[in-house]
Amino acid sequence: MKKAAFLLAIFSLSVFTAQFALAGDYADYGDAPDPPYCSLFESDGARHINSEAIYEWLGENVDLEFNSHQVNNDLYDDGVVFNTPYWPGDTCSVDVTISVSQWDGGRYPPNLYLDAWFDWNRDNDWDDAGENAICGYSIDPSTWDGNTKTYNITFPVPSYATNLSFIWARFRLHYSSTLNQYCQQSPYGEVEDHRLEVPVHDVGVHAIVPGYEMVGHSDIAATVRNYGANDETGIDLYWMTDTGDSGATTIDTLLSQQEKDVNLGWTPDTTGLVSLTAWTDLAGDENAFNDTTSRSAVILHRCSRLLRLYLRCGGEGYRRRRRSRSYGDAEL
Ligand SMILES: [Ca+2]
Ligand SMILES: [Ca+2]
Ligand SMILES: [Ca+2]
Ligand SMILES: [Ca+2]
Repeated sequence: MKKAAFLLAIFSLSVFTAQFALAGDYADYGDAPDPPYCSLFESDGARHINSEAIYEWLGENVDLEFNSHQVNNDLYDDGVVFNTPYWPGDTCSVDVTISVSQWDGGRYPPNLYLDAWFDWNRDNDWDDAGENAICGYSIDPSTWDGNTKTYNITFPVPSYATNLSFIWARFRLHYSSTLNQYCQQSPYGEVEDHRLEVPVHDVGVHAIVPGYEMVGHSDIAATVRNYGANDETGIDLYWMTDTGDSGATTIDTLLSQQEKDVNLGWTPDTTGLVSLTAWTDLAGDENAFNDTTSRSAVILHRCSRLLRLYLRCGGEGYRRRRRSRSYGDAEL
């Protein structure tokens, strides 16, 4: 090598080194705030090395960078749909879409794995009991019928997940059944960090009883639950229907974690299907639609026989069925 070419090579190498000494691995990084969460290269943040090729990812896309795009600025956090609201103590779910470049090309198995962590107690880590909500969920793309598939995955929300407004969750698609790490690098796959809202109030409507196909008349109740660590007093329960009925009941006291069925005192006076919403008015504005604690249910009432359901309880279908009965009652 001539001297000039040699010097140029040394110069190029030093420029290359200077450029990349400042950067991390070329990978897909998480974008939860760092600190407190490990997202940046210098924090050994979660990153998925895809320098060879991108074989699998979450959602429709993944992109690569030299460090975390702080905060919440990764381009393709597009693989997770949260089926909210999430309630403390409930079983909840996400829909996770996984894509691969070639499902039947012989790359699988080995299987892919999905892990997800939620900071349920919002103490800036994913270490607490129940926070690795999805743990080593196994996926074999060779059983698919195409390059993408959506999985509905359920998990419990811990009863301690109360009084929160939003939390950070991290999803990782990877190859190791023992990864179990929300930090560190992993080959292939993708990491997605999501900020999601969870109930902010202590007390809320947990269910409407019985919820469906109400045969009786005045025993419809709402289950109200105190999710919080403190006893509460002076709670008001409100409800209304899409047929114009409404009402309110005062609930004296709910101890921490206590649940009560509160009779609505409603006697339906028409037949048919009614949509009913009940909520606790924690915002003080008596508006069901901006209160995160509302729950709704469709109730079928004043129907004497459950099996006949909607057709026997009103509407055009009911009238047609009644006419058919006069011609021989073939279907009844
Ligand atoms: Ca993605
Ligand atoms: Ca990325
Ligand atoms: Ca935590
Ligand atoms: Ca990503």
